[in-house]
Amino acid sequence: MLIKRGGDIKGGEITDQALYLNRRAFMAGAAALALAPGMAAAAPPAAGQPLAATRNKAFDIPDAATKFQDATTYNNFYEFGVNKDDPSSLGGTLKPRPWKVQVDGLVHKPATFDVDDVIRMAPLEERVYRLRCVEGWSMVIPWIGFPLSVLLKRVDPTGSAKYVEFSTLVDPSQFPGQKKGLFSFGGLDWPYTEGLRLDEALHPLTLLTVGMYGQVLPNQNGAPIRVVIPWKYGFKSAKSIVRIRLTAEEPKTAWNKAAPQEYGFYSNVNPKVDHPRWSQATERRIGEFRRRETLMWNGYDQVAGLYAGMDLKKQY
Ligand SMILES: Nc1nc2c(c(=O)[nH]1)N[C@H]1C(S)=C(S)[C@@H](COP(=O)(O)O)O[C@H]1N2
Ligand SMILES: [Mo]
Repeated sequence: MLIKRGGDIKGGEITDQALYLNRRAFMAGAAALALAPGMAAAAPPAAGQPLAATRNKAFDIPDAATKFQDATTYNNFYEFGVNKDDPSSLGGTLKPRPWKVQVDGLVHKPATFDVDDVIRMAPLEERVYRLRCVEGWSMVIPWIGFPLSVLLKRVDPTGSAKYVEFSTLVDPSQFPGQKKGLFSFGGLDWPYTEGLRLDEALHPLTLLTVGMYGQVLPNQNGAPIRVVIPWKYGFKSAKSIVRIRLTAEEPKTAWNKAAPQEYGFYSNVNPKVDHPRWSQATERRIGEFRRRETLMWNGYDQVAGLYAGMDLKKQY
């Protein structure tokens, strides 16, 4: 089947990125041909377009980057389904342009931005971050974006703003996993929401992300705009964001609502606090077989001060 991409590529014959991208372009073309006349104009820019950014070496790590092919075919994005290859094989229904991001709540200057205006707010940086999934695997990804603090300062949070809530788009016509009854996994409420304390959101590591591997963000990785918070388990890094809301109270999060005893608000990577159903002491880097020790804060010690005085077993 033409559209089912993830499965056949995982076979391993196609390892060259250029070949992979050509194939994607071919398939995007084939999909456009299938549209009714007139609809093609509304088609989003093809994923895989180059996106220029300056490498910020201050965040370089000794770890080798995960293969692009792995980072784009082994994904968690429940809006597309529960399987790791659902986001890459079904991701074509998401239309990442035009796209608006509403930024509101406890701010002096609430605004709704076009995503292309957000992208122009600050110079784009490339930062290589580790991403540790709560499931026990990890990747190393060269993201493209700029600190979320740039956007938050633009809307000027009021003195009572203490938290930031992120919400993903709700549209079952673009996200098959949001269609009722299609998947047996009924645990998550849409929209997918996540949250940070304001000081976490303003931390220079917190990246508003629009690309990866020198390209526009692929749909399966959260196009057109997501956050990446590298010292927290991957699920905190919400994808395909349409709303950022500043609040006084700790926002509810999708995973916390689904399983409060398993997924707390903080969800800092911590090898000493096990998930109730498995250890978090080690992880498998995608593309490797051995297990590595998981590092406190995923290796980002510079955030330790944010949690001084907190009991990290209770506030997991
Ligand atoms: N909207 C939304 N964002 C999401 C998810 C999701 O299911 N929906 N999954 C999270 C999880 S569990 C992980 S590990 C990361 C994976 O990001 P990646 O696929 O770009 O590596 O996205 C996070 N963001
Ligand atoms: Mo995850």
